[in-house]
Amino acid sequence: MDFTETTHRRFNQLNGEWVLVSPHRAKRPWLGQVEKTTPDNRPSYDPKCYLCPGNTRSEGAVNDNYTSTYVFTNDFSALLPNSETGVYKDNLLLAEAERGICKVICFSPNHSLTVPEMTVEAIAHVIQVWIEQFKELGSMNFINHIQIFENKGSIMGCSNPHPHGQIWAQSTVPVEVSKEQAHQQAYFDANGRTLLEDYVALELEKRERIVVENDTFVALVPFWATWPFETMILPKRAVQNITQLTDKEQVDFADCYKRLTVKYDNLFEVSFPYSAGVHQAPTDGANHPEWHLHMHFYPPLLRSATVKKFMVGYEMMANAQRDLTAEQAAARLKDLSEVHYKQKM
Ligand code: H2U
Ligand code: ZN
Repeated sequence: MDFTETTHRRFNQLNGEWVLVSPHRAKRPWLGQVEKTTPDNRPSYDPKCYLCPGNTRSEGAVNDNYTSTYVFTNDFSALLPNSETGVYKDNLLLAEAERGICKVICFSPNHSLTVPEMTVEAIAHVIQVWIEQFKELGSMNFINHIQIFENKGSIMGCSNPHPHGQIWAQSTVPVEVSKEQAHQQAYFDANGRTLLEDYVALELEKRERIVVENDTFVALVPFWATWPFETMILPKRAVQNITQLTDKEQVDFADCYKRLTVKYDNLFEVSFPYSAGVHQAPTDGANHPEWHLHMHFYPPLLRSATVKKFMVGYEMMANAQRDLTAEQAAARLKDLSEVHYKQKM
């Protein structure tokens, strides 16, 4: 099959869903929405920012005068630790109470930075904070899953450009993670190795979708990617959760995170928006040898700083679809410089 000519479906081994790939459509004209780009010149400290050191947040709490990273409980937490437990069932109507904890992590005191502009050392420090949070939250009895994520760019609904991420920890394993849990479990039961251990070995052999690589980590466009420039960062060895990463692996993870996001920014010479998050084993007390930690990046941009991919119409009603193939997206990202465009100006 010629992937660049033939309309085809690809199977997502992680979540069991299919994506429709229509490569011949990549040339069609665009008369749709064009969004304005906001010039990206922020001060290193903004007195009005809720996340800058020493500032008062919207609900009155005051941030520490932090110098590297800063973690606080979300003032508008979607999940609460002390809400009631119980099940509501009435015929077809089913509901369950859900408990959890939501935190915000400031990645840097510097308001003007984004991850690709931070040093590998500073990003590795963010990963260390993720590890501490994972240990602390994961040891709580009522917490069975921890979602670490970063929402970047106002186009993604991010409310503040100050570099930050979030953690939502909760009692149940959420939907996207449950799908991946089931497929990784089935693969491990059948093969005795993690699905992603075998997948990463295959990708390293084929070398068609690799974007960035170092000794222990790799960033690639998954064969089954749905978003135009979707990628995944993963360790080469099977690691169930971030607490098991060696010091060297933590730095290699940070190296991939930086190099990938520098390329992202260089693609359209804009601070590249995305939702990114780390998927890892549930903290339910069970061993999870089937799990292989990975970080997804779902960026919405398609062909410029302003033209984004909409998951609407057919995608919403029927099936995810893309025009550009995963290999074409990987080749574009791979060819981009690893020096941030702002540093070349
Ligand atoms: P986003 O980057 O996705 O907008 O998330 C920022 C989070 O910060 C959001 O969940 C929280 C919001 O509830 N927040 C506070 O906890 N306190 C504030 O003063 C402002 C924002
Ligand atoms: Zn700020």
